[in-house]
Amino acid sequence: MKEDMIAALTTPPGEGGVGIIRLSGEGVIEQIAQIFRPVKGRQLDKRGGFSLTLGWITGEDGTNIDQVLMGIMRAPHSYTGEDVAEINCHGGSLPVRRCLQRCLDLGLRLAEPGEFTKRAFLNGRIELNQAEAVIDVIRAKTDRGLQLAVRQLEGKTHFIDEIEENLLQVNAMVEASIDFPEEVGELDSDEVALILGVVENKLEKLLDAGRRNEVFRAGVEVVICGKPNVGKSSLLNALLGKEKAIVTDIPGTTRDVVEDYINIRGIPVKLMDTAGIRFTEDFVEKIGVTRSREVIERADLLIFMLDSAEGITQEDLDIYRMVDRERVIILVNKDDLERKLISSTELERIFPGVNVIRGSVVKDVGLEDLEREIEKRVLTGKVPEDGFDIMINLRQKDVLERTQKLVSGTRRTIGKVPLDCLAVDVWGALETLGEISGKTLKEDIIDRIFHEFCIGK
Ligand SMILES: Nc1nc2c(ncn2[C@@H]2O[C@H](COP(=O)(O)OP(=O)(O)OP(=O)(O)O)[C@@H](O)[C@H]2O)c(=O)[nH]1
Ligand SMILES: [Mg+2]
Repeated sequence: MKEDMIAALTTPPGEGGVGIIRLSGEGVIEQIAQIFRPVKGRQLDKRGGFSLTLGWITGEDGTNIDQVLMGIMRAPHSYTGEDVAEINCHGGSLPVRRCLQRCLDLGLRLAEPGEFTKRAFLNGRIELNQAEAVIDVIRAKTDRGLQLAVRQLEGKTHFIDEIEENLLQVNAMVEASIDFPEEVGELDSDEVALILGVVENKLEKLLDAGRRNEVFRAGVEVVICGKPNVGKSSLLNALLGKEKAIVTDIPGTTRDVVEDYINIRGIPVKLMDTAGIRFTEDFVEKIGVTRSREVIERADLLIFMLDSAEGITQEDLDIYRMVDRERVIILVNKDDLERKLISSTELERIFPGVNVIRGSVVKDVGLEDLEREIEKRVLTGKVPEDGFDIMINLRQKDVLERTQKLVSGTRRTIGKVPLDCLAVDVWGALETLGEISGKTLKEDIIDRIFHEFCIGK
């Protein structure tokens, strides 16, 4: 089916050096040539392959709207696999809007979110998981997250291909014993079970890696909590490396939740400093305390701070009762001071089994231990083996889990069901697995996936 011609701004709106408007669809090069006047040389529609031409986008009355660099990529050698033109105009909101409007005047329509990438997929330029990787590349917050997303984008999914091959091999074996029982003899059930076992194992490794690496994509929320004046805001500032939150020696300084993003050992962390929790009559502080409680509830991880020079007080015990033991790291702060009222035996008695770090935020003691502990707590599960170190999104996880269920179900029924049922089951697993690359997916599901994209991608 011939797709219509689409256009959209691919760079973020606002002011910048360059704004890029991307156009795609059969005929766009001839269309755009009508509103483009090259500074010198041949007209656009006479150029083949890939070209960059300096020229002007012209208005209805023939006046110049903006000087642009026009990129032409002819099908199939373009992002979408169709004819593509890219107008590199000046990146102000007005030139961009005027140039885009001229494209719409030509009869092009505004692209929907993700439509360029969707066309790339539909035209066989990329597989669905590669298309999804585009979002992860754009949203990557750390080098490690980017590395994993790029690996998907490269399409290095040989492990999926391998699993597919294994299943095809089983399929061929079963079909052969159905169609040519005399020639090939009885189905070797042991071998089939063995191959399916290998497949299950590979799927498990992929799922394990996906679970472990999910954090590089989604990031984690780490909340710093504790009574007033323990040094929560000081810790936030120290980890961020900038004076983000106000620090004073007056208890009750922080009222709002103060948050920022940092990279802790490759993990994208949303770090949140909260108002010190205590009973207070102060109206504003009370609201702050309520907010603290709310973020503590939903945090992935909590850094619960104590003050070494103050000892463990009733306030600390009350706060500790609020926090979930599974998600807590205890940091005993201000260990640089002479007065040390918290002993390890006391810690062990009051917080049995909880990992405690002692340190001093102002003297930069214990912060590395803290970062290491955060990494340890959020990176759970086995370290992925070579070749299995991938990142998977929720959709892909669901596909792999369903495939795994089908494969293990099939393996258990070998020898107990007729061969044609076995063949159908293996085929079902193959079809399910095909949803990763998208080759067996229905159109409405594909539409939904691409709608998560931003406009212009
Ligand atoms: N000696 C010493 N003082 C510290 C340390 N960390 C923080 N402080 C001091 O403790 C005081 C309180 O620090 P903040 O970071 O404002 O404490 P907070 O927990 O955010 O306090 P609230 O916002 O009131 O809940 C400040 O005077 C800090 O300089 C430390 O490791 N050692
Ligand atoms: Mg504070």
